[in-house]
Amino acid sequence: MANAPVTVTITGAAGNIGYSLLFRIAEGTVFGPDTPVNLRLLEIPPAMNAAKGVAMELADSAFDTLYDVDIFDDANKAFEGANLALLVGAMPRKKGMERADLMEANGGIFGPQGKAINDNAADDVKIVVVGNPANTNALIAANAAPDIPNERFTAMMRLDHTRAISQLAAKVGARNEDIRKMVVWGNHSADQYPDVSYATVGGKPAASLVDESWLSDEFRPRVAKRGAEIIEVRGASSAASAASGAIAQSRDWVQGTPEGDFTTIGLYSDGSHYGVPEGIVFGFPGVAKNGAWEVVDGLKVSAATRAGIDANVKALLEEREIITSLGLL
Ligand code: NAX
Repeated sequence: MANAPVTVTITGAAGNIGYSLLFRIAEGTVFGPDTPVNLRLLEIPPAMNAAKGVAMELADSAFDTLYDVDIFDDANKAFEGANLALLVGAMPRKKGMERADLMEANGGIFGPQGKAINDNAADDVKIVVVGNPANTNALIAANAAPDIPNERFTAMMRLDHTRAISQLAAKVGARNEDIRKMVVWGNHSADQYPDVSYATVGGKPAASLVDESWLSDEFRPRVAKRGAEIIEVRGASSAASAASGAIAQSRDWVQGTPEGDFTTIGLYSDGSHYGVPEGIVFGFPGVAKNGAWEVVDGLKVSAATRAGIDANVKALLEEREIITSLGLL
């Protein structure tokens, strides 16, 4: 094969999202048809057998682009040489669990994994955090990895972004490909602010095609609560669409975002964009160029967008306070 192999580590590999994600990465969707992939799967001991079964299915698929699959229950080994790390495995919210309990449980996962990435991954490692609460888990992992630039720890906001595109396309009778410049500001939670202010549909401003009442009463709440809607209808949480989001975010990071468009990226804020303070991981409009994300600056922020951004800053600062008080930062 033309290129040297890349190493991809996936945590929670035996879970629902992992099951959709692995096969597409193995098939070359992120790195292209000329780059072989070595997969390193991280699971917890009770799920090792399930992970072995997935590895057997990967072998059975005989993908040209898949060289090796290894399974680990030790994060230091799993992240060895990783060029791309997809942090999917997380502690789900259980009945009676408060938000602080959830954060504490996940801090116990994402802190050590951040350190393991710091100590073992390749110098160019790119990290996509999918496991919830994704933005704050990314912050915890970044904080535990002092040798890796913070902006390499991204949170997956891509599913929110594609949910927003899909809702707008259905409303105006357009195709997904006609829609450009959508953004979902803030947190991957019900606080998020899906925003069509800059979006175009076949070159026309989206805001001229929909009215404000649809945006406030249907579009924004529906996008923000789409995960709950899927659970209600499907009886299980979003898995293949989440895998598609993780693939799209990774692929754009590696191959670049298309010219003339931007996407939503959950990026570590350095305090210089849109009044978002330093030190939280925030959904911004972004482009990927030469293997790095850049926030798209200079968009005109309306009063409504300002309020949406501010509400998300507040929510993420509250999450940061919780993890700080728990000693996780
Ligand atoms: P599953 O419960 O099906 O799978 C999670 C897997 O992670 C399990 O196999 C479990 O054994 C493993 N795991 C748990 N702790 C681990 C650890 N310390 N190291 C390695 N593996 C570990 O969940 P799934 O449906 O795959 O969802 C995974 C995560 O994605 C959840 O936190 C979920 O909330 C989150 N999501 C994030 C989305 C986003 O847009 N950012 C959308 C979809 C999804 O809700």
